[in-house]
Amino acid sequence: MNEQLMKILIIGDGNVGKSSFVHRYVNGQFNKTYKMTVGVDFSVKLLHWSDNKKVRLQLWDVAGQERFISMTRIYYKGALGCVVMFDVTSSSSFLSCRQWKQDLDNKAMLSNGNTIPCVLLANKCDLSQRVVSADSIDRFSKANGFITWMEISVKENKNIGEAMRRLVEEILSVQSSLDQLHPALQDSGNSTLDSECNSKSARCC
Ligand SMILES: Nc1nc2c(ncn2[C@@H]2O[C@H](COP(=O)(O)OP(=O)(O)OP(=O)(O)O)[C@@H](O)[C@H]2O)c(=O)[nH]1
Ligand SMILES: [Mg+2]
Repeated sequence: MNEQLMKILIIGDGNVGKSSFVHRYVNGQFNKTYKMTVGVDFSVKLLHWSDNKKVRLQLWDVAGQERFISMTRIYYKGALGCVVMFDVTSSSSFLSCRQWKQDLDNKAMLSNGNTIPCVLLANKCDLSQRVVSADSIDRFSKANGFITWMEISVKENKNIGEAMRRLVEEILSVQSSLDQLHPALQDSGNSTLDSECNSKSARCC
């Protein structure tokens, strides 16, 4: 059985639902109360990807309120994929996605110098006060190098697993092309966070 470790970043403005997304994905639960993340929270989820492959996802849930502080490069180091999230009822959170993506592309890259695979997630689509149109999200996603975008609702558990599956598929495909080009760099994405179980959390500032 082959097991691959993947570090994935979850970024976007404060209050858009990043921690809720991770909590839903890892523990299958949703909380209505908002508890601001300070620094970064870590969670781990083990995927039984195929008969002979497991993927251990290391999810780095980065505090959105820190967007104006120069993000420390240590958060980005070794990341193989990223989720950029906004709230469809907040146009400012959508506008900030450009800055989040640029910051990501400046600080995280693959061993061949390319940008890392990134999905754009439009959260809270259960709410009726939507202010960002599907058309503008689609244009923004294509213009800014996202692999795809999806509407999600963490509250209603809509498209959560699908979004992560799409990202992991892309990461595996990119990694397999890199491995063919540079077999010696196969371990370049490995990180040092050690975890033994399916859903562990930790926190650092
Ligand atoms: N209606 C609705 N509310 C949601 C959804 N996802 C998250 N929320 C709520 O949005 C608020 C913020 O969620 P968080 O997950 O804490 O946001 P965050 O992006 O981690 O915020 P920071 O830690 O400050 O970066 C909470 O009150 C959640 O309950 C959703 O899909 N629909
Ligand atoms: Mg949070």
